[in-house]
Amino acid sequence: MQRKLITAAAILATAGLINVASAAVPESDDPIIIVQNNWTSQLVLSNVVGNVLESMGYTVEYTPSDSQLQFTAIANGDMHFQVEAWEGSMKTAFENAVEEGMIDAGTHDAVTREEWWYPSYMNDMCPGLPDWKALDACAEKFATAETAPKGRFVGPPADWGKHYAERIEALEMNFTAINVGQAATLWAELQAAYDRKEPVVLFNWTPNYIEAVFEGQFVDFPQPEPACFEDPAWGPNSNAVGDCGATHAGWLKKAAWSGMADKFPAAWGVIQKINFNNAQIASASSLVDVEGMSPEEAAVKWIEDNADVVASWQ
Ligand code: TMO
Repeated sequence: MQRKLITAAAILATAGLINVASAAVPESDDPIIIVQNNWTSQLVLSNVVGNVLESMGYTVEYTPSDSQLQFTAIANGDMHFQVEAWEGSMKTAFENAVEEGMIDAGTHDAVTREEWWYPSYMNDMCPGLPDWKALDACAEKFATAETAPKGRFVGPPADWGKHYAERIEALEMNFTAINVGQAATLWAELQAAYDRKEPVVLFNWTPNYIEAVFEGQFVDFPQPEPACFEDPAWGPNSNAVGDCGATHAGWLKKAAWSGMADKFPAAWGVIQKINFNNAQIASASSLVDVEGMSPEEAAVKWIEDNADVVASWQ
C-alpha cells in the first residue's frame, strides 16, 4: 500500500503533472471516499483518480459498493465520488439519486453498451444473428443440463442492475438467465466455450478488454424507449413492458457528492475535468485482465501511459 502511494505520487510529481504548491490544498484532512465496484476498469480508474488526489495532498479512502445502491450513498454524502456510472445498467438508480441531490459530475467521451454478446463463430450456427429473434430460434443449442430445453444466458452479477429474467419473460424467449457471482466467471465461461467453438451467449460490455481478445458481437434487441417500460402496447409483446434491450450507444457519467465543491474545491476541479474515451477504459481493464496486474499496479502504469491525459485535469 505504502509503496503504491509513493510510486504514483513520484510519477505524478516528476512528470510535473500535479501542482501541489498551493498551501490551501488539501482544504480538509477528512478522507475523500471513492466508490469501488466489481469490474476491472472501474477498479483501475478509481485508483487512478485516488492516486492523483493523494498526490495533491488529499486523504483518500476506497469503499466497495453495490452498483445500484452506491448512488443513494453518494447523494447522502456517505461516499463522495464514482468514476464510471453506466447508462445501460445504472440509468434509473443514477437519475433517482440526482433527484435526491447527487451531482451529475459530467459525461465521459466514451460511448458504452452493455448487452448479451456471443462469439462470431455463432453466426454460422444461428443464421440471422445478431437479431434477437434469430438467437431465440437457436435457443436449444445454448441449453445446458440446468436449463434444457431452454438455452442458457450467462447473466451478470445481480447488482449490475438489469432484469434479464424479466426481459426474457417479456420477449417470451426460450432462454433462462443464470447469473454469475463475479465478472471473472463470465470470462471463464466464454474462454471455455471459445476454445471448443461451443455455443455461448453471455453478458458483456464495451469498452472492455474482451474486444481485443475475442471476436464477437452484441445481440440486437429492440432499442429501449421510455414507452418500453411504461406502455405494454409498445414493442414485440403487446401485453408486456420491458420487451426491449439496453441502449446501443449509452453514456458513461461521473457521480459526486454535492458537498465536494465546498469541502474539497481543488479535488472537485479535477473531478469535473476527468474524461475518459473508449480506448482509455479498455486499456485500464486490459492491464488487469490480460496483463495480470493488480488494479493498484495497473493504475500506476495507466498514469505513466496517459501522462498527458492526467495533466489535462489540472
Ligand atoms: C457495469 N458494467 C460495465 C459491468 O456493465
